[in-house]
Amino acid sequence: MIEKVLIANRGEIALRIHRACHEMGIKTVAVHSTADSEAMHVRLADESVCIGPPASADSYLNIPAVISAAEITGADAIHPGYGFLSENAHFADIVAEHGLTFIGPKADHIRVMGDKISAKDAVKKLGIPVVPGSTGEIKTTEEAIEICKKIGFPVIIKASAGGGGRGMQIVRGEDELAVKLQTCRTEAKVSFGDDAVYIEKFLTTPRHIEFQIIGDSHGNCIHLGERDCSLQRRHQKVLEEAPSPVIDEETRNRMGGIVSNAMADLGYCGAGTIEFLYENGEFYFIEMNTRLQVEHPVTEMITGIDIVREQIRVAAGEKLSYTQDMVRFFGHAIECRINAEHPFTFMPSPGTVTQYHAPGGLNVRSDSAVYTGYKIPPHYDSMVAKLIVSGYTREGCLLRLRRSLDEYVIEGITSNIPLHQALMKNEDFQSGDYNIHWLEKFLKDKEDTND
Ligand code: MV4
Repeated sequence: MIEKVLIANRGEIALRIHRACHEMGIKTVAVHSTADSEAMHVRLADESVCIGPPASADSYLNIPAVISAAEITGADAIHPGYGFLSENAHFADIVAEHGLTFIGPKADHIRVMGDKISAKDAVKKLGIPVVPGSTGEIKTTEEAIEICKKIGFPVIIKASAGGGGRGMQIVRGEDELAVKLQTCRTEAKVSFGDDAVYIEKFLTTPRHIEFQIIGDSHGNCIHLGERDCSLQRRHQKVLEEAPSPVIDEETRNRMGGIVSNAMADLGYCGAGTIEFLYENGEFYFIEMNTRLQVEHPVTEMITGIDIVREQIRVAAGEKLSYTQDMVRFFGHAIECRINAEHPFTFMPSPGTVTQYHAPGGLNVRSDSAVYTGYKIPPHYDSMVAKLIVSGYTREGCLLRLRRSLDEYVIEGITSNIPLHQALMKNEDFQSGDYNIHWLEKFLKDKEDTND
């Protein structure tokens, strides 16, 4: 039985977890840095503990401080949210060693998926299609040449300890291979302390499509369909939607079946996301995230399933509340990430929010920890709210989203709401005709035409 959860996070996700806990009759403990004393997640929680100075490394990433806060308050579980300690296998081990429940998968599963070479190897064995490329680490130019002869150029060299777009080199011909292999290995060693790299065929115009899964400790695993996360800039997602405009029901059921069966075979317990590149009707696994994701609400909106509640249930050893045949997909949902930054230069804009009013109405959800008078600290991520809207159809969802963006009041700081409003007016976006490079081209064209 979980009676008190320590939430090792801040901002909107800390509120999201608090809400799930309170609906389940579970008490919450907030932890915070000195920069977050006035934060909403601290006000809302049943108890709070200051765990250090503003820098994340000294507070939200400070494992001894987080564990001490759990011990002092008598929490019996820790939810890490996303970012910070959420995919730190060492932390998951330490939580367990202190007799606490980690609300997330087993440390060994976090470890396997954290290393991209071992993740690819593991999921391939479980029957998930992967991008053609090397099996295991590539050390020498000779090994690299041999792989490239098989798969053809262009290829991409990736750091095994990387992920999320860090530590990659695109190679367009054999003449560049030796140098880029060396560069990638050196950068991987410097950035991640691990020089292991691997090679894949470079897909030129894919979409980023990810499947949400959740498993329990009784051998069950279900999928909640896909999300299309192709609209991103510099590997930062800007807008996500579910379902993907290009995936039909038959494909969803087939791929969802493959991923949920694979994760059941692995004995995966907790929420997880399997990321794919999708090009010319084919799926290619790239990475798995072993945490709750920022964009989980679009899946909640089309399934009606509370993903955080299920995370807590399965961490406590209970069965999933749903079997696969109880999962129904209804309508369409889109999430806009609202950031405190200039909409087109992306310059951060921390400061005091002098007026805040979130939109409302049917099928409009705003997840945010901002309130009128709140001072956005400069030490953390610039995302300050998520606007999630659903509709019976994608078209209906877009009309509602446009209205909700117009209704949003955030004064005192600069937000990227005008970027979302510009997107809403675009024909390619309206028709769902975009890939992972589309947004950067849209921004560049906008800059070139100066409008
Ligand atoms: C790729 C790729 C093309 N081909 N792998 C970037 C983030 C990391 N998760 C994997 N990434 C990519 N891997 C192969 N074999 C293109 C990307 C990529 C990308 C992927 C998803 C979303 C946005 C992206 C933007 C640029 C490159």
